[in-house]
Amino acid sequence: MWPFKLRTTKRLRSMLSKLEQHITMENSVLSEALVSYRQLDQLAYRMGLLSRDESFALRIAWWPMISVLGTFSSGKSTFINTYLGQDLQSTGNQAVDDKFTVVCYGGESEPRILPGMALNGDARFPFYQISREIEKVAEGEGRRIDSFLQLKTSNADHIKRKIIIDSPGFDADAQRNSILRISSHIIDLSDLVLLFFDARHPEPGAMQDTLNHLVEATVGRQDANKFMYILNQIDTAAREDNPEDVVGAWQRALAQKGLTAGRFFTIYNEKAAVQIDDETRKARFQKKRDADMADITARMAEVEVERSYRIVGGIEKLAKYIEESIVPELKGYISRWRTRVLWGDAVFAVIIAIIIGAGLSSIGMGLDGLSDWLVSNKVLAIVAGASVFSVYLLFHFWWRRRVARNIEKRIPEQKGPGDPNLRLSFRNSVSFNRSVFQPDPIGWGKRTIRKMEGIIQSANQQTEMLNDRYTDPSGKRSEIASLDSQDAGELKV
Ligand SMILES: Nc1nc2c(ncn2[C@@H]2O[C@H](COP(=O)(O)OP(=O)(O)OP(=O)(O)O)[C@@H](O)[C@H]2O)c(=O)[nH]1
Ligand SMILES: [Mg+2]
Repeated sequence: MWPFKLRTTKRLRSMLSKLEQHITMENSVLSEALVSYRQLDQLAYRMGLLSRDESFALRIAWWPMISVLGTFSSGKSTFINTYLGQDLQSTGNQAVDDKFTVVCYGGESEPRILPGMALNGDARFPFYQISREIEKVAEGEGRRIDSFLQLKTSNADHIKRKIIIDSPGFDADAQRNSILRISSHIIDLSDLVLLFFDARHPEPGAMQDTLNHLVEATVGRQDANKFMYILNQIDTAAREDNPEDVVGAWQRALAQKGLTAGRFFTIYNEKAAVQIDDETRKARFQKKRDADMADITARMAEVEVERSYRIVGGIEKLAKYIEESIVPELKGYISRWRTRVLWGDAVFAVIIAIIIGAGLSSIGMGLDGLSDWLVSNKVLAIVAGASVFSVYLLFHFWWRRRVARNIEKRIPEQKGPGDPNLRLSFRNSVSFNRSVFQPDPIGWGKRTIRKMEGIIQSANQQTEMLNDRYTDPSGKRSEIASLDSQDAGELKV
């Protein structure tokens, strides 16, 4: 039950209650985080930053999400199958995957496959309403969501309370905007991104698109540490005179795209690997592989924890973003609007004065004559004054609307996907019942700031609760395991 009454659409309420049920089952701290997101929604509704059929809670990924991206035939699907201990995904040397597959837990022994629409319509998944996003970058493609996305269930224990995404091989030329759009969406939402490269083709040419779109474009990100760079199929280099050259070529290619620091791994899949005849070399390769695989799987196990911090941290980030970025930007638009409206008003007042002056002088009446006339014809004077004022008011409201529309056209609806709606907020802030001298956007003021601070404070408490839960100053992390086993919830389809 929400602790406050919301005037939202029935559809939104039903989606949120579904989400709430799952989250409550899974993690009590996160259910408090959900309340904080809903409180931010409330403020955003008042500010016009969200329409009432939207919620910030539906714009974040609640489930720990690992994505596997990279060049084609680099062994992404093979890696996922091995992780699950199940041949869920098809593999092969030709480009196999042409769509993204969201793998999540399902109780049945037989995997179920659901179309992309199932993901698009379910707020529990990170692809909720992705078709809208795709439609924005590629008209008409939003309806074809089934050709880009699918959902598969697996009953592997490893995947309980996690989502893993397998992706088509990265090749920007052949990729339509929609695939690129989904890729960036996935990267934004993932807690961990495994970027796969093929050791059989370590030269930059073969992985140019991957380097450009997935490395160069992402190295500067704030969350850059969620990327793991993996050179897979390194067993194929075992027959080379100098296997290190393969790794060297790959690292140089990454460095050329600005990636000099980061975590680099070289692995291969035991089952798919070619025979390594030289026993010493085989042992060396295995040792390195085992160490790197252990790091990768440890990090994959950690995503649940990272996800909790991401969600709770997102509350303060969003609140600060509204306060420090959205509000000043809106204030800028409002001030521009006010200046233009006041200038228009002033020019119009001068024009009226000139017209009246010209009218009076044409009938030979000076200022003295006018004041005598006003004193002796009070009723007529009031009627004349009221008429002039009405004309002025009519102009004023017509003009402020016109200026508002002009400015509105230049305001981006959203600065980025999932961002608050600036245009709607501006429109409400300059509506006819708002004073032209009001500098703040609608719904913004001391009370809102105080509420925002309250929300941030409770987010900080949630972080402390997470620290209590996940950190262990004595050095033992055993409690995590016991607490996790108490949280029996899992994302079931
Ligand atoms: N030698 C060797 N072959 C591998 C390894 N991992 C996967 N393969 C083989 O590489 C081929 C491609 O593997 P996939 O798992 O289908 O690759 P993918 O990245 O999912 O490919 P797309 O979905 O087409 O982008 C298959 O024939 C696998 O058997 C490995 O570590 N070593
Ligand atoms: Mg594949």
